[in-house]
Amino acid sequence: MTTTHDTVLTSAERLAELDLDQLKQLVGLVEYDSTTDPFPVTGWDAIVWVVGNATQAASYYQLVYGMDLVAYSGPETGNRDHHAYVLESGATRFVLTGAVDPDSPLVEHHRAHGDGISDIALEVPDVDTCIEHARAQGATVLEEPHDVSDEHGTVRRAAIAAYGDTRHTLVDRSRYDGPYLPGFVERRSTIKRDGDHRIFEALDHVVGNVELGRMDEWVDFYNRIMGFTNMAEFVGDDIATEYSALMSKVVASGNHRVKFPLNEPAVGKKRSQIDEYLDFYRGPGAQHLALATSDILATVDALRARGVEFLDTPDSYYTDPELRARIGEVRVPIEELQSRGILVDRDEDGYLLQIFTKPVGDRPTVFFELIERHGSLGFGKGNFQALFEAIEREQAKRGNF
Ligand code: TYF
Ligand code: FE
Repeated sequence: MTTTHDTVLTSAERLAELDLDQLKQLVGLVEYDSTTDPFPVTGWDAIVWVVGNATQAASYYQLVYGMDLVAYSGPETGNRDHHAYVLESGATRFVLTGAVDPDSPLVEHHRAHGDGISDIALEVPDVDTCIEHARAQGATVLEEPHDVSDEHGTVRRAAIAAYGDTRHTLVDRSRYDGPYLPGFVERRSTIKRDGDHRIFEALDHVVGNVELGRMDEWVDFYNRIMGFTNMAEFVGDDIATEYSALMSKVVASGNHRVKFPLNEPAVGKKRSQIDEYLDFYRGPGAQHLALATSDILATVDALRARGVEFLDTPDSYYTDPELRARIGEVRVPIEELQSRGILVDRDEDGYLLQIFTKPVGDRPTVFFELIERHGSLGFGKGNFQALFEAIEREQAKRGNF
């Protein structure tokens, strides 16, 4: 049985003029019965970053990742604490925040974590219902439900604590039609674009790294507090000990709009990539954002031309007869993937193409994945060995053995 919430688009998806069929293709939605969901989630609202220089990062994400500036808050709008630039690409919204006031709490966040994600905000139809459920299940409520209003209407919001210093703000936008939130003014890109290729159209998943032995606690958090269910994909000791020492499980919102793989380090031959993250991020946090595109070849070409560096994939990956047999036919000749370093994985539902950037900031912490799905609802498990070997080559260059 399907009911209202699962067929509702988020406000950002509506603005991007994406329909449910396109979203299903891009990120893999499922139908579910939202009437029995204790914590209904419509989808992603925004990814809020704290960065060392939001003014420059806003240019970077416009010029390199082709995002559009849509809203702004800062000293000129009465916010003396920080700058906040709101950027969109398809249904994905980034909010880049950076301190203006030397005493801003953002300074301390940045000192501890470097450039990182402070808030994975979700759009929900009923903030109060979610908070009531979360509180009863023992969540830490960081912001009680409250209205914020301006001439564009009213937004109701609240926030709960997640792993590390990460939070989930819950946002009900049903009575609001402004550019982002009350307090923000509309602000448009002045950049002229050459051609219309969209680098990415939607957010597929956000991965969290948590401390050794705590992955199951966080799976339980998302199950119990946020009503998320476990997806089939998990990485156990087999991959953990043989390659890069991580364990991973995936939780998803009822409609699968929001997917959270959760990694913990495991004890292997080498220092885990997750340990390296936890050291440099000073604790748990968001590790990678997977950005969904319908043309990963054009996206990778455009990003490389703009200086983005990807993890490299050895030619042996593409010539491996076992892999060639397993992946079968994909939409382009394998040479097209090989020349770009794009990985392929196939499961019973279809296949996916994916590639990973090097860390986006100064610390070896946060990075992006680009993903093009063709039916597969997985995360590229078949690529973990090749991927983790590539990550280890980068770790070795940084002096981590
Ligand atoms: O989201 C995932 O699970 C995949 C695989 O450090 C992955 O993208 C897992 C850990 C990691 C990089 C990629
Ligand atoms: Fe991923």
